[in-house]
Amino acid sequence: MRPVLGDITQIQVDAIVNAANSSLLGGSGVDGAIHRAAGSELVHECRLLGGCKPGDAKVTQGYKLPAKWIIHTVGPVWRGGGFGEEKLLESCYRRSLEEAIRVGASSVAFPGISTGIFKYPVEDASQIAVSVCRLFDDQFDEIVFCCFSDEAFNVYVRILAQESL
Ligand code: AR6
Repeated sequence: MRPVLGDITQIQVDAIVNAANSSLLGGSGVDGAIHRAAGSELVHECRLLGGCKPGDAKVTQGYKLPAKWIIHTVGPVWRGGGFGEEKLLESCYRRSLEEAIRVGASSVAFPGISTGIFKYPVEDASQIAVSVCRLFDDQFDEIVFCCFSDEAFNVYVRILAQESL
């Protein structure tokens, strides 16, 4: 497991994870960037999936992306922490990795699911990401945490350093 700083649409891995909404028909943030970079064929395949519940994940092809697959997951909207947000975010990471295994992906990159428009606190979300991914780490060649800010990158560096003590 390692953090990288940059745009998830450019990463050379088997599967990237999209922080989508339950329609799976696109949005802003990383979802918008992925749809723009993958091209319009992506939304056609997404229309056939019938949406996705928060905490679940569904796979499409990667189209114009370097990644072969896109795993679309729907994170929780942060509402203060008392509305099952933690369990839902854990489920996003777990279900995404289960889907990656199912399609045969051996390298996966995650964005900070729910930490943008959905306002999940970055520190807590990153702890959850690392703790779930640790359970699956031996089943992958590589799990990457793709960070879009220095702040998010530094949080992962610190959490992963603590983990390895
Ligand atoms: N590469 C990597 N990370 C990115 C990129 C990128 N190109 N662009 C943004 N991020 P968000 P959410 C980071 O808001 O909070 C959409 O409209 C961003 O800095 O994309 O799960 C969906 O359709 C943040 O750390 O996703 C939903 O409606 C992280 O990705 C809603 O937003 C997630 O931010 C989902 O909100």
